[in-house]
Amino acid sequence: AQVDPDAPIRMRTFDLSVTSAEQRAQLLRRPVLKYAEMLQKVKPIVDDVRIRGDAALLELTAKFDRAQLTATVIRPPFAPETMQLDPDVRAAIDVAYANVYKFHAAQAEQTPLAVETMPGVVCSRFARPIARVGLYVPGGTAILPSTALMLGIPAQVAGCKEIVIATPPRQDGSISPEVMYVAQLVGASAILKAGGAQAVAALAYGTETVPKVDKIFGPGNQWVTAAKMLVQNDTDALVAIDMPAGPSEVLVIADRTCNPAFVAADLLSQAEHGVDSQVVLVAVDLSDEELSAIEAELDAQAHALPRVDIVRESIAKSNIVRVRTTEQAINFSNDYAPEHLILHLEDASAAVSLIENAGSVFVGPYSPESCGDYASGTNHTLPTNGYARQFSGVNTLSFQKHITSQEVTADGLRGLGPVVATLADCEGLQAHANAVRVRLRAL
Ligand code: HSO
Ligand code: ZN
Repeated sequence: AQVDPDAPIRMRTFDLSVTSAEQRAQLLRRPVLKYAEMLQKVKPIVDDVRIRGDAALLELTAKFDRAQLTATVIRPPFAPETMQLDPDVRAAIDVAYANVYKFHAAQAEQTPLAVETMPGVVCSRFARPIARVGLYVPGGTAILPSTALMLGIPAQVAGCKEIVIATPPRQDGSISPEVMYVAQLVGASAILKAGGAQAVAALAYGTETVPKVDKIFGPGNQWVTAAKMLVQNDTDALVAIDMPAGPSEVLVIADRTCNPAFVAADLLSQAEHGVDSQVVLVAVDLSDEELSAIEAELDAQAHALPRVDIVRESIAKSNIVRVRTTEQAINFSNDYAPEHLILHLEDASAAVSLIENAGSVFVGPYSPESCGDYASGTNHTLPTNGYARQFSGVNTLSFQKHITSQEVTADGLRGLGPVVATLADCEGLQAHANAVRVRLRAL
């Protein structure tokens, strides 16, 4: 069908006070992801790379990215001519790097935990980096050096030894200078010039030249996501993933104190990511005129965007949910569990304590999501699809695991040993009980 470029760009509107329970549930839903189907499609690609290694990787990169490569991996030192940047962009990346580094360094555990649970019984917990990590930086419709920052910095802060950045090459076989520059900043030990399921497979299993990693991070399209889920379930790969990923989302809560232009701009910044971006506006007790002001802004700003064609599609599938009170708005948001939550409320700070489920919260009129997407310090790799109920966004701890330890003194064992022996007897595990009693007798 022919698209009329001047046709209004509008969201659908629902009034929560007149919607049924089923309609409300429908408004909380995301589009169905066809994982079973995708798993079928990525399996042959993953198997091909697992079995044939570099040869398969080179062929698949020629096929999908139209790049003829002779080698898929580059190692530092990276050639200066591959990192030539506009000085303004370089300076902006440097500020973003500093802020994101500061916030993620503060998350690193300063002193290990040590607790004496009983006299002479000391239990400890300490963090160690995951040795080898793979960071997927998508290519496609936008270059994303910000994603390289968001994944590379916590890896660097955590002390990961092997940091492999995988990203699809351009047709001439090169990587964008912005991503190259970030790779150098975060101390990447290798760049894998590959994308899609083939890149994930190479990271999971390793090839002749690609180092096998222990955990794979990063957003990606359905192919990448399906491949991550597939390799995570292969006990031969022994690889973890950061989280299940779906299309990016924002939920904006706005009351009558909001600036309609700010609200519209925030909705559109999410809508321009892709046609399947999820955008929700929860309008708190707005009059018809107040809501129309936001809709008019949205329409005007959308038509002026270079990515208007993407926005037209994502906005057409997006919802405005009208509610009476801030409490109803927050309840709806908690049930939706958005990746990003923006609060355009009279007392936005006070509302934060009521938020139960969200990837990241943007508080008040001067905190656009864009700040967190790029440079304020928080991470932009966040749980989507309602997974904010049980997942955190990527952070420094995502690149570490914790080891516990205990040291029991002779006196400690005099106190604890009989408890353990009793429980071992109760479970009928005589050898467990003996491991204590043989010591107690020797004391
Ligand atoms: N909003 C995206 C991150 C991003 N935005 C990258 C711009 N560049 C997902 O949180
Ligand atoms: Zn964004």
